[in-house]
Amino acid sequence: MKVNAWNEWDPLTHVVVGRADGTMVQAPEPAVVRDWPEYGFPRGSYGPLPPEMVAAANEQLDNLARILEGRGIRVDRPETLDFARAVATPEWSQASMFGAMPVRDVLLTVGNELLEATMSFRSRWFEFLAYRPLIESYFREDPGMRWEAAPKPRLTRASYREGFWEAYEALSEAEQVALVRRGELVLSEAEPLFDAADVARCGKDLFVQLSLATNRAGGRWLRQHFPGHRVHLVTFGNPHPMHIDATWVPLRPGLVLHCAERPAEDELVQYLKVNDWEIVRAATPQRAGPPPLSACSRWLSMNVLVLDPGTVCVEASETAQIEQLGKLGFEVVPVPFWDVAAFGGGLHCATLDVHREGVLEDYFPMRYGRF
Ligand code: DAV
Repeated sequence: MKVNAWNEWDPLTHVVVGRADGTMVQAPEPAVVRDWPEYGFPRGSYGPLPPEMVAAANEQLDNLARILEGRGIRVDRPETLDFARAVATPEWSQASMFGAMPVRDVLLTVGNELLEATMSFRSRWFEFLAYRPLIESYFREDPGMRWEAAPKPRLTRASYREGFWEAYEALSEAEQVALVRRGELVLSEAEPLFDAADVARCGKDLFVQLSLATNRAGGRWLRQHFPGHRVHLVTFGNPHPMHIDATWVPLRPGLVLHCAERPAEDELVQYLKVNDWEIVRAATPQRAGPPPLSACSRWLSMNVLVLDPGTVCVEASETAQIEQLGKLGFEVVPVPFWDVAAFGGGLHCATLDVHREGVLEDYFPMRYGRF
């Protein structure tokens, strides 16, 4: 057993798959607004996702685990906590936690290092505890593993822009995107904050999206933490940026899948170009919108899990995405996964690569602009 993963595509041999049990529509907090009156959760209310949804999601998660095991990949599953519990630090209290489905949000593997992200929601402050039994066992089994945790954030009022959501919701989409480009969203710069799922790994290059969960200070912390890497802070034309993995998805050396509704910065596009990388616009999703009670978008269609540079798991009903990846030369493994969406995402969100074969490589030898 060894912790090792430098990118999103090398042959996967060991993975964590999340669990749906106990997932909450989290109690109100400064970081996020939940407002789903049509599904029983109007603004300000909170509570567990319905048991029949939990059962359906767990079935699909278990099925994913079986598919991966069938291909010889070791699969581990987290513990779950009583996420309905109120939690507190000396500086705040929060009426509920969230869940342990999207492993990708919380943990980042870079080489032999497993890094616990800061997170930026109070409801997710303690989420690392669901993964600690696994992380502790990896630490016992692998003498070479680097186990790291980013500074636990304070998440006081000072970590959030006062009155952000009311002001933001009153803006036009163009005005919202202007703030996204400037990195001036709900998080202040009082302390480093990031979710691990805002990082896309391409060997020596780590692309970090500034988002509703990741601030500049978080990006700067990552840059200083990984001095052997080029850590690029990037933005996309998405008014609700939350994790890079339904927007900018590296599939293999020289190929990234991009959500064209969320334009990349020109400098980033040029950086890929001068390094002979191809940017492919992801196929249009099958659905017009996200599923009920999901904070994600329909672009979960491109939230794929690469098993090796020639094989990729794709949500089974996303036929256009399946066809596109087939044409790009991949063997596609269709995996039914839409019932998981409400629990925090798609196939990439739900997984964490503990081990991929392969070593650190530089896939971007040429510089361009700030890159
Ligand atoms: O852009 O729809 C997907 C990723 C959530 N972990 C989106 C967010």
